[in-house]
Amino acid sequence: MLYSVKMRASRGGRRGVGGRHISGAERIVPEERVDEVAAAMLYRARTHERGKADFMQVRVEAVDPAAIRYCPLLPVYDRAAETAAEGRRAAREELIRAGVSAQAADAGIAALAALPDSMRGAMVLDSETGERLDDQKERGVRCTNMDAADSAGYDQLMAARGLGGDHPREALVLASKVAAAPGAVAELCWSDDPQYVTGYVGSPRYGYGRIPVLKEKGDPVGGRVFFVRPGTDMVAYVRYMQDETVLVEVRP
Ligand code: WAQ
Ligand code: MG
Repeated sequence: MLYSVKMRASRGGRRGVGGRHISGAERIVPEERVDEVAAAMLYRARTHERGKADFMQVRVEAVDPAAIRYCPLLPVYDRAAETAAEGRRAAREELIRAGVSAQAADAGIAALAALPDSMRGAMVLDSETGERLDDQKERGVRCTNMDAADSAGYDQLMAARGLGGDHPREALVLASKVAAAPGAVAELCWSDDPQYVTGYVGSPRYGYGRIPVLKEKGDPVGGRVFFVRPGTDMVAYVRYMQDETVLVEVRP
């Protein structure tokens, strides 16, 4: 039996409502790993560089085996960039190559750059017009209920490619689920962790394009934009993102 383990931590709210998001994480693991994974998440919540959490929640829930879906792990490639400005130019190119219009790519980059504080989820934009399609305001659409199908194998593969650590591990799994969504064209992401300036453009067409710098060091604002084909059914899209359990497989 597999269990979903989810953590979220915040500061300054009332019993977890409102307040500033500090950290979140999720895994899908066999029962015997639940305790260890939950403890590691609590430790991470308490020691996060975004600040000291005053609310931490861990939720553990059995996963219905019949409801599990699978998708392929995106291939990883690298773009070069030495400054945030260069990185954003590279991101624009990758978005356009993946099928996003120049107008929508610019709208997405500008929307992330203009955020006053980090959202919990992503903005969903029309890949042609750049118009925002979700009605989730400053919360955004969350992509949840995913993990690597073979956790140990995935960790080994990532370490072998020099991609150890939580950030790449989690981002690549998330980007793989996002790229497998109905209507997916591309994703743009940079972290809300002040010291973590690496981000990526993901797409079903080309995979996970890592960009070493997408923001200035010290900037605590990050975000995600999911670009979808015009006419994408948003109800089905949000249901896929939030409710479908997806395990990401390394396929030859
Ligand atoms: N669903 C949708 N949006 C999310 C989710 C989610 N599950 N989790 C985070 N976000 C949004 C939210 O607005 C965050 O502020 C923003 O994304 C950044 O999240 O080296 O660390 O977890 O290859 O800070 C990418 C590069 C690291 C990794 C991304 O994102 C690498 C990162 P963070
Ligand atoms: Mg973060």
